[in-house]
Amino acid sequence: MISQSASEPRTDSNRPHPISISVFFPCYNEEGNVARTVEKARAILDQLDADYELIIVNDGSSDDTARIAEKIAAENPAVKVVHHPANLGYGEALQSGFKAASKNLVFYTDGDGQFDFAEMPPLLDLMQEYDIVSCYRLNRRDSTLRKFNGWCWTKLVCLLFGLKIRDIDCAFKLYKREVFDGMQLTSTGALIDAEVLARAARKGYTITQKGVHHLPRTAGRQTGANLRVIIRAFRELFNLHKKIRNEK
Ligand SMILES: Nc1nc2c(ncn2[C@@H]2O[C@H](COP(=O)(O)OP(=O)(O)O)[C@@H](O)[C@H]2O)c(=O)[nH]1
Ligand SMILES: [Mg+2]
Repeated sequence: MISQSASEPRTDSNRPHPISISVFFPCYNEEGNVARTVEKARAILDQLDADYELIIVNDGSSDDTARIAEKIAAENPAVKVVHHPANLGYGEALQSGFKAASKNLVFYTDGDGQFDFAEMPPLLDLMQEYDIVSCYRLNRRDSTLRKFNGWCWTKLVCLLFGLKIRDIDCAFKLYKREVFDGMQLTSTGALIDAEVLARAARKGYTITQKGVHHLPRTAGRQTGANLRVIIRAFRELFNLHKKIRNEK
């Protein structure tokens, strides 16, 4: 590591960056969204003058996501790509993002652009007081049935794990990196958000919540409400509940 001596004059290029953040985007068949999503984040992080990395987690997409992601990374040294050889699921995508993240803070949001990255910087101040910011959707852009299912899911998960979270699956979360140190995650599907929060809360990390806006999907297909995804989430939920109860 290069350290700066006390007598060395401080210039823009050797001034330490106040914000050190890894931002990652799980992407499954997001060829129509990934470039726009990453570019928006990059522009905002540049403005913040942050020490940052952007990580695209390509979860075995069968469309052009991999090629587009590689092109973005080739053009931007701050962008990395992690590829899964096959579609492993949302939980695996998030786990890959957590593992790849090397900065002090870790933020993730979906690669489909359904959240506005401009709402990330106001979360940073909250990290002075808390270890985690878990956002909730102010105006969830989904069908009434999906919103009702999401509400029930949040209530069930909170009941089982003793959490007080308004919107467990909201893909707009900021963590101190240390939260993941030594954390063994097992969820491969949609339960991952709940697993991280449950394990973090058990370790005594503090969580605050903030409302953010939710935007309609403008390209690609939603797969988060597939029956396969839901069944997997319930199976993992009961297994995890048993497992966590038996852990010290
Ligand atoms: N559903 C799903 N999403 C994945 C997977 N891997 C990565 N993703 C990404 O996770 C995000 C959420 O997926 P989406 O279908 O939009 O779910 P929704 O926003 O909850 O309706 C998107 O950015 C997807 O590209 C996967 O295996 N299944
Ligand atoms: Mg989505």
